[in-house]
Amino acid sequence: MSQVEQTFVMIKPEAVQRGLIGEILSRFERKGLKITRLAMKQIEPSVAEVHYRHHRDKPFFPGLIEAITAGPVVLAVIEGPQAIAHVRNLIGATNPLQAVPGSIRGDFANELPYNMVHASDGPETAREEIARFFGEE
Ligand code: FUP
Repeated sequence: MSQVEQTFVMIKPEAVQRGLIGEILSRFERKGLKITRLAMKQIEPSVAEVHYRHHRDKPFFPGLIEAITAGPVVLAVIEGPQAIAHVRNLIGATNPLQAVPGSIRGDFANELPYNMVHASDGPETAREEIARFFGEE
């Protein structure tokens, strides 16, 4: 058996607005992963700026912060064997043009920065993001 992992997922404002919360969460569940924490929240710009600090010098940064704070988001902790890699596979490539049909971004997103969902890209970011958005256990 592989190691059970926890990863962090954010369903972005554009997906919430389009009524895709259930559709997106069901894809994690049908993969055999468990939703262990769930919340709906409006993200503060200061928190968004920390979350995306690796892009702070990019020209698209202001538009990215605006998009992620445009309305409520759904925050989730997803758990299961190799959850981090499975969730990254399920969401698809960052750019909707490269995200294959069948993935969440490939099925529902059209162009950046509106790629519908965020998910942690490794164990360290997963720990950091769960703590940032849900607080320490
Ligand atoms: P990902 O981990 O797949 O969300 O990818 P990144 O951390 O590289 O990107 C974070 C967010 O920045 C993306 F969700 C959308 C936005 N972005 C753009 O708007 N333009 C780009 O060229 C790259 C990323």
